[in-house]
Amino acid sequence: MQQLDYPVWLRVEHWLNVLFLTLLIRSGIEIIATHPKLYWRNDSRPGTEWARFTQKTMPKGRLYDTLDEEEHYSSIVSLPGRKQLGMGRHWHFISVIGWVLTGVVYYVLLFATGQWRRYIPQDWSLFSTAWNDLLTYLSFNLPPLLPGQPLDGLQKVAYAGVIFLLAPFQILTGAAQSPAIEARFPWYVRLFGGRQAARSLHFLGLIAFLVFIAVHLTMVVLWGWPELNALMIFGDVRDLDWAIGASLALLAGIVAVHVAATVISLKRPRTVQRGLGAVITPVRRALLRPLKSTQSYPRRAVSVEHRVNGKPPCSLAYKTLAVHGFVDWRLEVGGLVENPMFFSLEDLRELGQPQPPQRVLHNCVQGWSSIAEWGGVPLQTVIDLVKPMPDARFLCFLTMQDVGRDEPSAEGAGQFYEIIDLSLAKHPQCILAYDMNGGPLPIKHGAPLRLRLETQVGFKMAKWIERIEVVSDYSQIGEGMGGWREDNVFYDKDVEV
Ligand SMILES: Nc1nc2c(c(=O)[nH]1)N[C@H]1C(S)=C(S)[C@@H](COP(=O)(O)O)O[C@H]1N2
Ligand SMILES: [Mo]
Repeated sequence: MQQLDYPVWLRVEHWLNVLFLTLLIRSGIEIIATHPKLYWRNDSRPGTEWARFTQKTMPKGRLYDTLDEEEHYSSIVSLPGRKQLGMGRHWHFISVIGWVLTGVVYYVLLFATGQWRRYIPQDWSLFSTAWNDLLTYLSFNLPPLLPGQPLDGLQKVAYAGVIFLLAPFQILTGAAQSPAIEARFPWYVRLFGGRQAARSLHFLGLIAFLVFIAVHLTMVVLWGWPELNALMIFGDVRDLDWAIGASLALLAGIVAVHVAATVISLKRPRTVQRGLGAVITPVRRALLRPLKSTQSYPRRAVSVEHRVNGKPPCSLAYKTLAVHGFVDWRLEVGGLVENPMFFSLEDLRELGQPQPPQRVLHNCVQGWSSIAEWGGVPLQTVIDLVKPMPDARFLCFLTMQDVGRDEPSAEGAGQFYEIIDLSLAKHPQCILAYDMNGGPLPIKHGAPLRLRLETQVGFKMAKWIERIEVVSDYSQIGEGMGGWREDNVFYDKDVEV
């Protein structure tokens, strides 16, 4: 077995891969928990899921939102568990960065050193050998090794499949779930059969990884765990006792990282949000911020039932405005502007006249999507009228929703607000919407006015807006993290994915 002869870099890569892959799996399960249903069609219509991992049923005839459908799984399988989507996302994205870097180094070295011959099939007969090997395993025997090579045919095919197909497949289906990528390249999402199909395929990729890991571990045991471990740690089998100790220490180290990540996420989520965010945010902004939305779905793609997130304001003041068709409502735009202004719905409709409606895919941070047609006024048109001062950098959208009052089951209270970079107002398809699917915006979708920002995740698109405050800094607003969700449930402020 000495012929295995793993170079140092390959051994280091192997264990880094174990670390990142296990972090990806657990944080991925956290992300599924927040909307534990899988669909094939873009509209995620209730009842059309092909798989569900929840027992909850939703009330018929009463407004429920997708926060009510959220599940919490145990921290044993889920990082960190207990309905912490924000934390799950941070761990998933930091692990993506680590895993992709590990993967790039791995590919480069694999080809630079000729080690690829180990894994890439060079002969079609390998597939029939692999099939025979499978039958041999199924009859509880070990198949012969390939001549001059340290593995059998089936193992070679499986490794090639994981390294060159499954890993890239997970990256591609993951990217297909980024709202910025979807908004800029709608054809790319179609390659996978749509947004929900990409999410479903990403999940099936997870299952494939789990099957691979189970089989791989079984094989290692069958072929000789101590020797193989020694080879994967020290590169030789001279000292088996050391190797066993070292492999236990390695596994303990990986488990320790998981335990630490879980505990700190549950006890000090703000620390994790800030710490991991400091790495993730620049990468996300550099790669995805330049993408501009160019969506125009056909009319027939519009979802019959657009899902809802967030419960409408139930104050008397709001209900009174609504009863009168919001004629008394005004949008106030102020802060660091030369020309603070109030806009009625009529004013906004007049300003938005030339703007054609947009048919776009909505992406909730929880994983569901729907398609609708939105009509409104470009945000930039309104911003130009108020004339921001030179130090203006952000827009704070203040809403009429008081979360503690309107959504008592939510984790947190207070007025719902979200902050975006001022520069995003210039993005195409960034509008203040007052129409939906050809009629006035319904109450559950944000009447009288909501933001549409098509390159970002749904929670940034504040509904029931009453004021836009232009600011130079948001550290003194709320908890200073950039929005209600950022403050209370530790989401990230810039969400192109
Ligand atoms: N005021 C307010 N706006 C909000 C929310 C909310 O809870 N309150 N939820 C956000 C989230 S998470 C999503 S996905 C979208 C959902 O928009 P929809 O209900 O029109 O589908 O609204 C966003 N805007
Ligand atoms: Mo959302």
